[in-house]
Amino acid sequence: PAQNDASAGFGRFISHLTHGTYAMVLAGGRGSRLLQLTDWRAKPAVPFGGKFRIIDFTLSNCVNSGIRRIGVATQYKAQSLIRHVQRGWSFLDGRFDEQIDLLPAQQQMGDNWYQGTADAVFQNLDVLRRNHPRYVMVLAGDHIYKMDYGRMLAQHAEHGADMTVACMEVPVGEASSFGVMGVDDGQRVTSFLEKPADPPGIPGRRGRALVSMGVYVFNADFLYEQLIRDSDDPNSSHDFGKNLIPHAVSCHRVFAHNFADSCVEMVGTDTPYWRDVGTIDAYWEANIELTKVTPELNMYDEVWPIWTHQEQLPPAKFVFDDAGRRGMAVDSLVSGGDIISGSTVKRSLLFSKVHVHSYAEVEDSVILPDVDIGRHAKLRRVVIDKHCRIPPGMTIGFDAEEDRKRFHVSEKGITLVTPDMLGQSIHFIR
Ligand code: ADQ
Ligand code: ADP
Repeated sequence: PAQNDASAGFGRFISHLTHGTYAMVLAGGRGSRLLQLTDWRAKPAVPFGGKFRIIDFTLSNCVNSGIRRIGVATQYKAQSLIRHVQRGWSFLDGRFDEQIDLLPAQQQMGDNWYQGTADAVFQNLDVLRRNHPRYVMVLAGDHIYKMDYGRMLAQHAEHGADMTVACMEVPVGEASSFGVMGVDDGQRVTSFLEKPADPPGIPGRRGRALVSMGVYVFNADFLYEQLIRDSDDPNSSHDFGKNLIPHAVSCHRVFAHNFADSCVEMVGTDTPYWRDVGTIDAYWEANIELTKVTPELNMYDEVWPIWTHQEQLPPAKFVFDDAGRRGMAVDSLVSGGDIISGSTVKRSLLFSKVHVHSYAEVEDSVILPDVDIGRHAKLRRVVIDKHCRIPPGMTIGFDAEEDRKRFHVSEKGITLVTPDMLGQSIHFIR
């Protein structure tokens, strides 16, 4: 029987089901809509929330749910992701039969890199089989959300399903970038269309569509059969959304699990917190949201902590400069190793080792780790990538025309700045 350790509301739902599960986290995608922010790292390795990387949310969901055997399938620019997982997650070291396997695409079977997402799992069939799991969860590693996978597993078992797909409601206008599902009264999936141009809505829920979150539970043996069948199909692109799920829906017992039932972070009474942060605008917005008085994502939650790798750094420091100007930050989050000296930071999120020098002004900005902001610099509505050195006096975010000449300015007017755009080689900076 499942054990729920919270007396009220959302607690953890840890059971023998989560212990018998292996989680395969897909972390190979580039996330190309994040533009130059993913020139040198995969989307799951992109820093988020002042001290985390995007993948930490999915990995924390696994550990907090009681799933302690995890594989991370990597492909695109995997070095920083692999280093982060090795440094931050090596506490899953086998002592209690828990482990984290890093699974880079390395032509394990035949001559190919991972093709689609199903191929990334298929090429690691031997790893899965060696673990003898009863259930396998396949998870996208690039979203920000808190979810108790135990509740989804419990529902999967209750339904006697072959496969369960986590889903949520979105406005129909946004549904084209997802797998869109139809379900019957018993939550059985009756149709699945991957990224349809004209998405069907939910009957009786005007303007809403039911979409897949890219979070799946499989009975292990069923998954193996499906992967082998798919790998033999010459017409398949070996993708879960395009090939494997539509086939499974047509012939097998596939159920939908409503994310609202297992979400740890509800925004409103019925709106679960889930962010894709797939574009510069969405990335900026989700980070800046954390500077609000009551952010929608609670990072102070002790029941559902987000685990990560932490560098050993001194506390953030605020100082008067030599002319007596106060160094201050308001409505902002600052991190270890930061120094705010005689400068003003407002409504901003500073990652670690950010040095803001005298007379500088930073507003509505997201500053990644190890950034130096020179004297008299003025930054507004920017995302500054790791290792940037903003020269003294530089102004960014006040004149879009001017900024476009050197930097990237997004649809909503957020300016992205990377070392390459500043003509700075990170090899010299180090
Ligand atoms: P997409 O969002 O388009 O659709 P996709 O590009 O297939 O997702 O990537 C899914 C996950 O797999 C991501 O975490 C990505 O990093 C990773 N990935 C991609 N290619 C990979 C590879 N070759 N090797 C390893 N990992 C790889 C999917 C589903 C939709 C669903 C949305 C929800 O297909 O049905 O609605 O996710 O976001
Ligand atoms: P992250 O911690 O996000 O991975 P790093 O600065 O540690 O960022 O970069 C990881 C690796 O990617 C570096 O060791 C380097 O080889 C490469 N890299 C990152 N940014 C650049 C860049 N602008 N130019 C050249 N190489 C880069």
